[in-house]
Amino acid sequence: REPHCLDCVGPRSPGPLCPRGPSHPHPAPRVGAHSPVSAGVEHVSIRLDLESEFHFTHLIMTFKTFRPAAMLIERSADFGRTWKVYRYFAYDCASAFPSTAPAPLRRVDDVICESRYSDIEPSSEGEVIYRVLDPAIPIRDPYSPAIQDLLRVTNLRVNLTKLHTLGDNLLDSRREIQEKYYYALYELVLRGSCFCYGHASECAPAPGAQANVEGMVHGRCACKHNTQGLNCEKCDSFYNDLPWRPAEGRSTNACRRCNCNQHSRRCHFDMAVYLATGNASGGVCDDCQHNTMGRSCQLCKPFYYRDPSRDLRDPRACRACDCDPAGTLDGGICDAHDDPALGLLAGQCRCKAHTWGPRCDKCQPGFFRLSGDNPQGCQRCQCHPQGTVSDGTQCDPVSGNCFCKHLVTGQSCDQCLPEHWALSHDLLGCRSCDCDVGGAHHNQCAAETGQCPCRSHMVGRTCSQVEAGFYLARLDHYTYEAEEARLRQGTVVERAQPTGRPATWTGAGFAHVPEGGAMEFLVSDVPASMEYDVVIRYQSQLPEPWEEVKLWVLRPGPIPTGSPCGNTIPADDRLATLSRGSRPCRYVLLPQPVCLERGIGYTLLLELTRYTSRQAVPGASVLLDSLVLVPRYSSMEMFIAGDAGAMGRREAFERYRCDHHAWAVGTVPASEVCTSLLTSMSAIIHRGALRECSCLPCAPWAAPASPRMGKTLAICWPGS
Ligand SMILES: [Ca+2]
Repeated sequence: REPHCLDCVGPRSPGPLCPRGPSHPHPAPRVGAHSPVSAGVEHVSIRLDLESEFHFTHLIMTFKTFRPAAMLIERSADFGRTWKVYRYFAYDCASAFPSTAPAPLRRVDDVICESRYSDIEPSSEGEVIYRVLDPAIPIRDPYSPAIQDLLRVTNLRVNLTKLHTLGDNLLDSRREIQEKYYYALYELVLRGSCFCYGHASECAPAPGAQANVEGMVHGRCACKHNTQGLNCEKCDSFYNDLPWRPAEGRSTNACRRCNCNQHSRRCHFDMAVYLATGNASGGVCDDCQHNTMGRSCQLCKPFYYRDPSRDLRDPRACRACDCDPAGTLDGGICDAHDDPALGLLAGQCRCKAHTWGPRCDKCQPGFFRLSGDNPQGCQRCQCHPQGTVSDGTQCDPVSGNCFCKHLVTGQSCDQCLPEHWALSHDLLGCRSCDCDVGGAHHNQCAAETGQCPCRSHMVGRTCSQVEAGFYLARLDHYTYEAEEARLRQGTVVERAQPTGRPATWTGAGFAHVPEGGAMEFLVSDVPASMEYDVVIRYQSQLPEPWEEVKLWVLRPGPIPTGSPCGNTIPADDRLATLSRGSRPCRYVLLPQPVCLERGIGYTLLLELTRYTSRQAVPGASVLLDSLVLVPRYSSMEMFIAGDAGAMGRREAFERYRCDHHAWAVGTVPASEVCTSLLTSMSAIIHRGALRECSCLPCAPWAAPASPRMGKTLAICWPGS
């Protein structure tokens, strides 16, 4: 390129020493025939910046003036950053460059001071010649790094440091003295060649350089051997498998292409890899594509595996693992390739301890709830061995719910269903509480003991038994003696209890009431608000049944709407007996029940209006024994709740006519079924068992009908 002087400066007063007029391109620049100078300035530099690295061979300077009394030639091989001296020239080396060795040259790269080009003579056209490789020194290997390095230049600088002054002293400041001495050059010739490390046989202009100049040697090498750069100083991209090296003799040391298996177009050289491979290969591929990785893109990335059916260079050679991350080790990594020795199978998922399946997405039998947070993958089923249908090891793989026996519940099958107890190895798992429908408050029993919640003074697991000192009432417990009622007409007839046989009446005797008479029963102790059947016990004095008998329920006030008796209408409180047939009997059941409320006092008015209307019967009368209020079963939840149990109880109650015993005096329940039902009824009606009366032994006619049904009914009243 155009030679130019960047640094034409003297030590004190900078001045140009640049060629003017026709100038010549490097490397044979010619300084103008008459160059302007800064007269009297001793320290002057001529600097040449070259377009690239060159092999510099020699320099010839032809001076118009005296040659310099001292000068030196420097070079840079790194574009001006650092400089080294090639050679010193001085008329008197010992005084100009005292620390530098004088000629002759001993080794080719010695830096010496030479005196033969610094003489005063000739006064004009004197030359200074410098050869980098002195022909007097034999060179064994011109391609050795030391020689190559010696030749390499990017910049050249000639420092002129001392003028010949012919006896004048330059410190003399007179103008004529100063103008007498200066440097002037006819010509500066630089020879060399472009520098391509043996990887080019020709050079071309560097970018921006002037082309087609005769004699010009350009610096941009036409690189071969897969090299690039102005001086072929580096390998082509993607040719980094070997370290870049200069060609040596017949050895091209060409750069070698990287092998990236067609998964990358970029690579770099890595010396560590090169050494590790025994200097075989140092190329490392960059940005491997197609899910590959590795120095040669020869491996599949994590979470991909090598498809054995495809060539390594196939873009689809690496396939994504198909593993459930939650159930697979290491977040879903599969075996990257086949390796029988290591037991590897390309694409195979490696399941966590408790998962299975090709994708490791299932819990093993006996485990549940697949979760990525669980290092084992799934949790072990927690099933109660007694409550599950299998051996307790299995559960729902998603929810973890165990498979419970029929009467067992809970996720772990460790609880009995409501109204059941005693979890065990039984087929059904638990037993029914079977709490007594009356003796217990409800049918929920304790899970361990099966104990039902008993009403007051009821005992036993199912609450079907009565605490000692307590009893349950018979159905005719609420018996009101006629002889104790208020008689409007008639008299009391006492009758002693018979000996040797049971009495057919209760209490002290009867009320003898004539036709048209009436009596009032005061009732204030009904145990529960419900319907009661009314039974009138009597002894007939006449052959025919009475034609017209009426019972009136006289209430103290209106019935509250919310009461169980709230639906009663006035007509319900007027009851009339009808003939029960022609045969005289000891009792009559009124066709309608009455609804009575607990805690309310009633008057039940009984009118014996007419015996018969067909003929007059003088002195017609009846011996009334008592009036009985029988709790009506069809008024109780335990019979009408609608569930299977209630329907079964009702069916049994009606089938065995469990209430019939309450009608006549002294009869007992016909069956155990009735006994049990009546037990429950009494416990409900009385909210538990009743305390036995303290007046034992009672009257001999009141022998207990049943050990469980209380004693001394005739004279013991609730609360007495
Ligand atoms: Ca009586």
